[in-house]
Amino acid sequence: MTSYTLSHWGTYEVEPRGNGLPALKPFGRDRDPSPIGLYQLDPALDRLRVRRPAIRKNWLDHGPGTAAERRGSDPFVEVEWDLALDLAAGEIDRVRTSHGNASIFGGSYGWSSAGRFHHAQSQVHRFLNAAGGYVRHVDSYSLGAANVVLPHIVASMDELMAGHSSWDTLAAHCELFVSFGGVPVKNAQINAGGVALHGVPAGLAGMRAAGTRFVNIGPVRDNFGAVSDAAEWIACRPNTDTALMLALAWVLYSEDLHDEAFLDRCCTGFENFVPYLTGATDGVPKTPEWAEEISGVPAGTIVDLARRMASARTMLNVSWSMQRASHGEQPYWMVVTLAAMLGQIGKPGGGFGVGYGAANLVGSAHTRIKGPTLSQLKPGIPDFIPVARIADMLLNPGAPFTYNGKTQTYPDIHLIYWAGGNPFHHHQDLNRLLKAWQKPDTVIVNEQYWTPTAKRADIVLPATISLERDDIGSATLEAFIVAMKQAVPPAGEARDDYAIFAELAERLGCGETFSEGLDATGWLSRLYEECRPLNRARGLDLPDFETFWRDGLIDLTPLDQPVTMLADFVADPERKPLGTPSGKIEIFSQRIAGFGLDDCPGHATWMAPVEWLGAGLATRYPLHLLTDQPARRLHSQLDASPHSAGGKSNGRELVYMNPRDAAQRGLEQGQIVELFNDRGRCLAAVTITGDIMPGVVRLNTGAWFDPDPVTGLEKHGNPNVLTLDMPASGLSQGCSAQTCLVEIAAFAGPLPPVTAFCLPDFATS
Ligand SMILES: Nc1nc2c(c(=O)[nH]1)N[C@H]1C(S)=C(S)[C@@H](COP(=O)(O)OP(=O)(O)OC[C@H]3O[C@@H](n4cnc5c(=O)[nH]c(N)nc54)[C@H](O)[C@@H]3O)O[C@H]1N2
Ligand SMILES: Nc1nc2c(c(=O)[nH]1)N[C@H]1C(S)=C(S)[C@@H](COP(=O)(O)OP(=O)(O)OC[C@H]3O[C@@H](n4cnc5c(=O)[nH]c(N)nc54)[C@H](O)[C@@H]3O)O[C@H]1N2
Ligand SMILES: [Mo]
Repeated sequence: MTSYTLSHWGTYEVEPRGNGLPALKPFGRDRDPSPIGLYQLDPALDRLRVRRPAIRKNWLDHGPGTAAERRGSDPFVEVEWDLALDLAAGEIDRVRTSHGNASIFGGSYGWSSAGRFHHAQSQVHRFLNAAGGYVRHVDSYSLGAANVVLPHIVASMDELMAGHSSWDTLAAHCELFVSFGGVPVKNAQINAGGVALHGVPAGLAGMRAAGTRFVNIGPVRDNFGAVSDAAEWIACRPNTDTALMLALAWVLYSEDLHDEAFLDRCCTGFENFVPYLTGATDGVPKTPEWAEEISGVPAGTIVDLARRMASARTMLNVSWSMQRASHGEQPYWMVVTLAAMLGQIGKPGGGFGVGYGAANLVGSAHTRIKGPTLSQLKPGIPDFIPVARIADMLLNPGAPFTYNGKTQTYPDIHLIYWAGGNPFHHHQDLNRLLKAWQKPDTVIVNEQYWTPTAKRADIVLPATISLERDDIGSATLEAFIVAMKQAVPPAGEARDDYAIFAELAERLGCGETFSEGLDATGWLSRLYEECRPLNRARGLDLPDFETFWRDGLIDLTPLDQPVTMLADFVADPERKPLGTPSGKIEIFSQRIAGFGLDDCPGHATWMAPVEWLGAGLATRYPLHLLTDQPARRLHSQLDASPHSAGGKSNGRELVYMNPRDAAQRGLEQGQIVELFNDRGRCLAAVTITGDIMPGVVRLNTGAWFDPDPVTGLEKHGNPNVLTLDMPASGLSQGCSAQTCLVEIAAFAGPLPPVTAFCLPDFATS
């Protein structure tokens, strides 16, 4: 009988094949399956598995903290599990006893695997809470600025994401779909927690068939999936969308095209915003000519677009990338302001979206169920950092930082425990992180593969992959719950994260608190049974665990329903208020104004980013670098697969560049170039294309970090050696990866080989 597995990139059918590895096939019900996950069992990945527990030799021979600057270049010594667990538990105990639990960083950000029980982040958080507590992280790299600003002005990102107007509603009602940052369909291959059925390509095709007009605003033309050719492209400089939206608002206001009734009934603070829009407060009217200077979009195009928006049923969308930037709160606040002025929020096909295309769930009409979740227990201590401030924290213990209106201080970290993430993929300015990484006495990592982070740890514990364990697959707004059955035996001596933490907890005297006497099988049926009554209360009768496990799938599609975002609120704002202080959409926020932050005032505001193509700033480094999500992998996951390799040139990443910029530098198609700025340098292969505007270049994230240990030159094409490690603002402290200037030149000299996929050196003690 066919069994199934769920992954962030899709559901796959697992077919046994004689004595060999099983075959993975796309799920028959999925109309647009992603090829990414077909490679989960590929030998190219298997070669990189961590097979045995391993300890950095200097740490093992001379103790915590020894030669910390050699993390990443020292050899490892493979040891027995018992010794590795004794050493790890002993070190956790030493640090919590001598420095306190606030010296343990267990933020451990990352996507880990799909599957609700073997979710490495939940496991490590639960374990560290059982052991007395740890410094955690808040928010995400995905949505740092948006997560913090949106609850003050409309609703939380979670609420909005689950309530996006669905594709069927858009096809039926939306006449004009204007997207800042496009609808990057390559990104909708994935969903955090797993994709059951891919819905975005069909959603866009349905809109096209129904006659919706698409407008793609941003630096990249082919950013609308298969409807890119049908989309009108308005090239706009990166990080200038707020100025462009302000000018659209200026046209609506000065031509009296804004909806005053809606602004009165559903919003507060429009009157505080108007003097800024007209220039009464700062002497700068936010006219189309003003915005043309900043964004490069012709004033006439802006006027025309504003009029078209006011005369049609219009959906405005912003990509997540846009808020991953200096002042990233502003385009989100401004799109809500602009949509409010159009007065179509809550009407089918109109209003705003915050991330169509960013992931499969946005625009889904599937039902939201209460899925099984493992409790992370009560935080042992209150300390936290905004996720992207990790290098700041390590480098500046005791220094203050602001977050959401409060001031706190960074803890002094002696031990890092990471499970299910890859900071040497996800963080910005990796050369700065390399310095910060030398600070703690000890770094412990549970990993499946010898990633750049595993190579930079002191203790590496080998973890299983999804296909090596039983789990329950269930993700927000997805069509199926999936019984994920173990398909292959663990590689080498790999163990489940759960088993690893249960052993450590035992040694630390908190075994019962962590495991509650259950094994993995016991937990699966318990978590599943716990969520049944919660769903019954919402009218969904889930079968018992045995039936679910036998059948393999629960089909939730009969519960699909069209959605219109914020329809309930708009129908009756008095009785269905929002969670904002006024209960209404806050075009001006007294609360945010009250925080007194220079870089986040009380209404949407244009503030020049710290790096951009604006006057004077872009002379030394004249190209704006976009570092977007990769089409052929998930972040750094599966980068060693043949599918990911198919998107590289002789093993190096591609940098996309406009013909004008290539010609100015005498560069040819396929040539290896060096991208550089004051923060770092990396190599990549030039791809010349008219699909990107002049002055902007694009290098995907996710190439395994591969610096030359002597020169620091990154050889593989990991853009995070170039990106900026500065907060979006003092409100959110969100990551600003999309704010980055570079220069590019032909690479002279002999080409160094890519060594990202080499195993570390092993030694004996
Ligand atoms: N420049 C730039 N940088 C960015 C971004 C950008 O746009 N530009 N985007 C950012 C965003 S939005 C994100 S979300 C982050 C993503 O950053 P991460 O989530 O850190 O990236 P992944 O590569 O998914 O790392 C997951 C790691 O977990 C491991 N893993 C998977 N399953 C398990 C498991 O069961 N157990 C254990 N122990 N380990 C497991 C994988 O092998 C992998 O190494 O990157 C951010 N970085
Ligand atoms: N295949 C695949 N899909 C993924 C992921 C992956 O790793 N692989 N990662 C997932 C994750 S964790 C996340 S958070 C989402 C992220 O989803 P997003 O943040 O939306 O995706 P990005 O690919 O970073 O950026 C999308 C596009 O935004 C445009 N853009 C960038 N900056 C600007 C700007 O200032 N203005 C305008 N107008 N446009 C701009 C660029 O054209 C870029 O190609 O993707 C998810 N989907
Ligand atoms: Mo993300």
